[in-house]
Amino acid sequence: MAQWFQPGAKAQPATRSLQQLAGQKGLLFGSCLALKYCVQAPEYQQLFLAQCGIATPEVHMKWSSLSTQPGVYDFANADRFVTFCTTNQLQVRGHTLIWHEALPAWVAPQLNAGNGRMIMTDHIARVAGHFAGKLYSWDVVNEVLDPGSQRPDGLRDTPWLRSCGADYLELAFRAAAAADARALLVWNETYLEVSNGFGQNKRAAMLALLDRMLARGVPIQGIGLEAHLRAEQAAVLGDASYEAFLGQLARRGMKIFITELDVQDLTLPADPGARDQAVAAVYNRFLTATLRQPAVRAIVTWGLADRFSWIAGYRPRPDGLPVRPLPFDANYQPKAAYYAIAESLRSAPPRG
Ligand code: 9MR
Repeated sequence: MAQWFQPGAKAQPATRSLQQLAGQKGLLFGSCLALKYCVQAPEYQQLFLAQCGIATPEVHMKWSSLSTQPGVYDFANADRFVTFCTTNQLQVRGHTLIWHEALPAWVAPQLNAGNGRMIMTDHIARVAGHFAGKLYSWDVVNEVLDPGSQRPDGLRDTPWLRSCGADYLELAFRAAAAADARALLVWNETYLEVSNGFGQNKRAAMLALLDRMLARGVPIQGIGLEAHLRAEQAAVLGDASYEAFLGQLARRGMKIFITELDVQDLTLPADPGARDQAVAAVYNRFLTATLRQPAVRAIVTWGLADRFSWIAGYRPRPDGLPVRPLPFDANYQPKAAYYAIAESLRSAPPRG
């Protein structure tokens, strides 16, 4: 296995910014961020600004972060996030308008066939309208596919589907385009990157829904692949069928974004050195395949340093050791994964 990092090397001064490497290829590199991390750790803020050219608010633009009462919105934190980004030359990925999670408590119980479409379009008009002209892109719909729903169209069974009907994606994209003519409008989705039966079903469902929307002139410009990868699935990541799927998206005119990249390490050996090498190998294999596709425009990780990763709560290691899913460690030092990402950016073909 390639060695991505010499343990013990103090690489900080020599560390090239991932955004710098990405920029040389016409790409953006970034991560999600929550303002509280910058308050807790100024070193993290410094690292973030040194490495990133684009940022996704981890929570601040979700419906439950903006509003708890019907029609009452407080944009203070989201505005602070946007100001922080624009003053530091960071682009912003708006995340996310329509999702079945992170909803204020009143939304799901109240939605019905009579009011669903109005509640959805009001929210989009209000939020996308508030940030109009300031965002690089919007994740208009989030995580809408679930082959487990057993529906022929593959749509997830959510309060939005039940109240608005199967064309709610179209409704959401049209409302977003009406509110913000500038942001790229993106469908963000899980598990498309995994070349097993579940992932293949999701890919087929997406392409069919996408074709139907494009034929109807729905304003959709991009697809987000979350890419919360699992080290134990290395064999079904970054293979030829994945590259073929990216090609199918590109041929439909989609820009492609990797939106929430990290590598879960809970099944890997305890030894941090061995673990870091295995995680790095997954990053490199996945990104090398991904970046061969010129329609890919940005790589965004879900956190930069292991100190601030959702994986610690979501998929902790059974042995209780801290998880190591991100390019920098808990003390903000680059790990093997950082070098693996850097190498994949260096070897990526430039965008046109
Ligand atoms: O990492 C995010 C966590 O801090 C929030 O509590 C949670 C609910 O808002 O969302 C997490 O981010 C999710 C993202 O918005 C959508 N894809 C899955 C991410 C991990 O759950």
